[in-house]
Amino acid sequence: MIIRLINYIKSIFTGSDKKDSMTNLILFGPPGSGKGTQAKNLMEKYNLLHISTGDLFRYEIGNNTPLGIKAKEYMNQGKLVPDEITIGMLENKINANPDVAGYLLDGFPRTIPQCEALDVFMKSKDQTITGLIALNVEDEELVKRLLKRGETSGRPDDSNEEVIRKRIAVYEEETSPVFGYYKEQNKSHTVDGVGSLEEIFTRLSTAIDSLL
Ligand code: B4P
Repeated sequence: MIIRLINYIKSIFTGSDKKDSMTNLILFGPPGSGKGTQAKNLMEKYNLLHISTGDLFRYEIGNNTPLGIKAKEYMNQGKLVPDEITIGMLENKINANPDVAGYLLDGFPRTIPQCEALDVFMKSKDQTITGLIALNVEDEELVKRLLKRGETSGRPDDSNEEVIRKRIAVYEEETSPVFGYYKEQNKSHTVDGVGSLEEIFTRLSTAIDSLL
């Protein structure tokens, strides 16, 4: 009782109570698994700031910034953008938006060094990752979805099957270990990513509710 009272008084001065209660989620899965699609509804339901590193890169590319010019080289080949560029960009976005209920990270972290950098960054802000939810979808379905999106999106990385398969291979080799990283902390969960958008949204919401 006394300890709780002391913590409460401390929180009034440090603001740490608000930070501890933030919900910071990682939406995870291979390219085309539905992360970006589902994130738009999840951010509204849980009142979170949606941060998609893919969208941030596409914004930089659209504005022809030095960061965008660099990122484009990698993205158009289906490769990951180097960690130092990606981590700095993510940190800038979080630092620019401190007054939110939490973050919905979509497409980040994608490598173990990104996980480690995120841990250090979260700690510096007195925050933690609440959980990671992975969307599970078979490779052939991913290829089909991305080629279909490529017909209208104008994204060069979606219109070439070879590049799409390269992205899936990069996911297997470099990104899938991220699931294990958070599993060791008992934070990783999997959801079936095949079905209607509504069905998948319900599955994701159930998984997120169990974390809160
Ligand atoms: P992203 O922008 O993250 O793109 P993505 O993996 O293709 O997923 P996205 O979220 O956009 O698509 P979704 O599955 O929702 O990354 C692009 C590139 O940026 C990477 O290859 C890399 O080069 C770079 N990058 C990004 N983050 C990085 C990082 N952290 N480190 C290094 N490099 C990084 O949707 C796909 C399609 O499926 C859509 O057309 C959608 O309509 C459809 N779909 C969704 N759900 C469906 C369902 N249930 N049924 C049928 N279709 C569905």
